[in-house]
Amino acid sequence: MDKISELREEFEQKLEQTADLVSLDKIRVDFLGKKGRITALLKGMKSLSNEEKKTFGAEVNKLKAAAAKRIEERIEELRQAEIELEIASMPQFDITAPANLERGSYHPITLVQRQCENIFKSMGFTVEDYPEVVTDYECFEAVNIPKHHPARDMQDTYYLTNGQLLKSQTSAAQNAILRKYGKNLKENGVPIKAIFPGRCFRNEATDASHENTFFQMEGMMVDRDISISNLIFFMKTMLSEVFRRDVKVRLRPGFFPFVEPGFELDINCLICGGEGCASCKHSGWLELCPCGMIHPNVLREGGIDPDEYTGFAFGLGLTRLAMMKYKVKDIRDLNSGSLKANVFINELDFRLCRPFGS
Ligand code: FA5
Repeated sequence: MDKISELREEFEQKLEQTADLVSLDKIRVDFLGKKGRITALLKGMKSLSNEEKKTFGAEVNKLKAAAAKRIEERIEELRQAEIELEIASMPQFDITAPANLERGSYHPITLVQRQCENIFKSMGFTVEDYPEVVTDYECFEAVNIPKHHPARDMQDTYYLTNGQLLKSQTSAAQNAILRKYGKNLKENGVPIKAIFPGRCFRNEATDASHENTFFQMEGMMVDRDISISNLIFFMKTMLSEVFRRDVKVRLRPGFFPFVEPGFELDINCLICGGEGCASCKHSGWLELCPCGMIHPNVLREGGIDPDEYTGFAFGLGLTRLAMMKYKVKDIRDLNSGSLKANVFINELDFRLCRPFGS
C-alpha cells in the first residue's frame, strides 16, 4: 500500500513538472504502458494472499484510472497553453485604427445605370430584368420588325446554334412587359411604367462610339391618352437629373418599326462641346436615345387594345450616356478594363447612385 501512495505522489509530481505534450506521453508510457510501473504493481501481486489481492488490486486499479484521467486533463491544459502562446506571439492589430486602403469604385456604366434607375423609380417606374439570350420572336417579331428587316441579318445579330440570339436591343423585352402589366392596366387602370436596362450585342465594326457589347436602357409607359408631350417630359427630366446642368439636345424624326411616330434624340457632344471630334464622328452630335409612340401592332401583340391605350417607348444608349457624363472619349475604354479613361466621379454622383432606398 505504501508503494501505491509513493507511486501516486511521484506521478503527480512528474505530471506537474511536464511542460509539453512529448514529455507527458513519456510519463504515460512510464506509468501506464504495458511495461509501466503501475502495470508492474498488478503483475507483482502473485505472492499475495487472495484477500490481499482483492484490496491491493482494487487500489492499483483506482490509481490506474485516476492516472489516466489526470493525463487527459493535463493534455488539455498543455494544448490550451500552446494556443495562448501562439496568440501572444502573433502581430497585434489595432482594430480601431483608421483603414488607409485604396478604395475601388463603381464602373461608370453602373453609376449612370443606377442614377437612371433612381430617377425613374422616383417617378413611379418599375425596374425590370430580362435575359440576354432571347428568341427571334422577342427581339424582332413581337416588336413589328418584319422578316426582311436588315437588323435580323447575320451581319448585325449574333445567332446561337440553337436558333436563339444574343439580345441586340432591349426592345426585346417590350412584349413581355406589356403582358406582365397589361392585366393590371386593363382591370385596375394602373398605367404600365417600366424601365429595363440590359446588355446588348451587335456584330458591329467598332469605333470611338460603337461597341459590339454595350448597354441600353429601355423605357415604356402605357395608359389612356399618353402623348408625345409625356415622352418629352420624361426625357427632359431624365437628362436634367443625370447631368444636373443644361445640355443641348435635338429631336429629329427617326424610323423604328416599333414606334410611330419615331424620333432620334441626339445630345450635343460634351467631349468637344459640339465642335466635332472622333467621339461624335465630327458631327458635334451623338445619337443617344431614340424614342417614339408605341406602334399599334406592338400594343396589340402585347395584348393591349391600341384603340383604348397609347404609350411611348425609348431606348437610351446607357454606355454612350456614361461616355458623355464622364467624358470618356472612346467607348472601347469602358469595356477594356483599362483605367486610362481616368474617370472622375464626384461624391454627389457617388451618393446618387446608391441602390434606391438605401
Ligand atoms: C434601338 O436599339 C431601338 N431599340 C431603340 C428604341 C427603343 C427606339 C424604343 C424607339 C423606341 P438603336 O439601334 O438606334 O435603336 O440604338 C439605340 C441607342 O443605343 C443608340 O442611340 C445608341 O445610343 C446606343 N447604341 C446603338 N448601337 C450601339 C453601339 N454599337 N455601341 C454603343 N451604343 C450603341
